[in-house]
Amino acid sequence: MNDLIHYDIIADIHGRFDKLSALMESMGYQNDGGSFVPPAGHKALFLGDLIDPKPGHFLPGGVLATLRAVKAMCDRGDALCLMGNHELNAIYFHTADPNGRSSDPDRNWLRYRGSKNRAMHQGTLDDFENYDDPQSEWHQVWIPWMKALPFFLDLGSLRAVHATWHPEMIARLAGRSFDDEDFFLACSGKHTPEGEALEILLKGVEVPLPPPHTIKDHTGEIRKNFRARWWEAVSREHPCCDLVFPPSEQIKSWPVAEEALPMFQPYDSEAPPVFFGHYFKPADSPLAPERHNVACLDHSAAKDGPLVAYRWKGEASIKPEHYIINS
Ligand SMILES: [Mn+2]
Repeated sequence: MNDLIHYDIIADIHGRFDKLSALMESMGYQNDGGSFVPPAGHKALFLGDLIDPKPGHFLPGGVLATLRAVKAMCDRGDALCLMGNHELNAIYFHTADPNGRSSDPDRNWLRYRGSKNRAMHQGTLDDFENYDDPQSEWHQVWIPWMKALPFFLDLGSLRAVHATWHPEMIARLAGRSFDDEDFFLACSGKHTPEGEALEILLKGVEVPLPPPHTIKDHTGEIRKNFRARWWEAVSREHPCCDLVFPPSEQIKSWPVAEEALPMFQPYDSEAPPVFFGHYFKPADSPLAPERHNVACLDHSAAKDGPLVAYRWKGEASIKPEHYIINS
């Protein structure tokens, strides 16, 4: 096992290049003037959502610096990077709908450019002048690079995905890529089999609340469903409050809807460790996995939390002492 690569796994950066630089330094990476060279035997593994700072947490230039660093590392073979839901959204936001005929120009893109979607993406747009110019760096370099990012990664003894490890949906997407224009267009629809699969992997399992209950999410949006602990084996006896992730006082001991039960993908305790980001765990969450082989590494670096890395050295059980934070 001496030649095993150690993976330093890093979740949602959201343009916080300041936190990324500090984290890489604390892990012994050398700053080569824009990107980071790992210590011998190490590679970085980024779990997606490099872009789109949270409103109020902008770092001007941070998205561009983060993209440049991660791409340079991937190009050298020093890193792997997965697609996050923000990269997915951005790709469609910047692709004209071939069937777009609306009198509202904001609707003639594969992702609607309404005020809510634009606000979510504004911190990225701010870093790129002329982002609608087909000759711009944004279109020439970054859209093609993001389109080529993998949707999930199975290294045999290590697994990674942006939000949810879902074997059936992974099988549906295996071997597919956005090079295939038909597949790319199919994925832009939420109600196609391909779009549904990508949505689950990159945005997570969303369980309907029993009517008439609603909750307010971390962006202030009213929602009729909640993000769930998809890795749990769930029965009708489980109340919603035990299944919400991260934990939320808003979710009470309501019964979980029957139709939601198949959404859960109980993660086998014998399976290799799986790492994901996406869920905005509270900033003060303990540096520990959800289960011995299931870990969400998103500790809200996009807001007030630390950027967290997990230094994986081949272990089948995730060890709290292998967590590292930016300092
Ligand atoms: Mn995400």
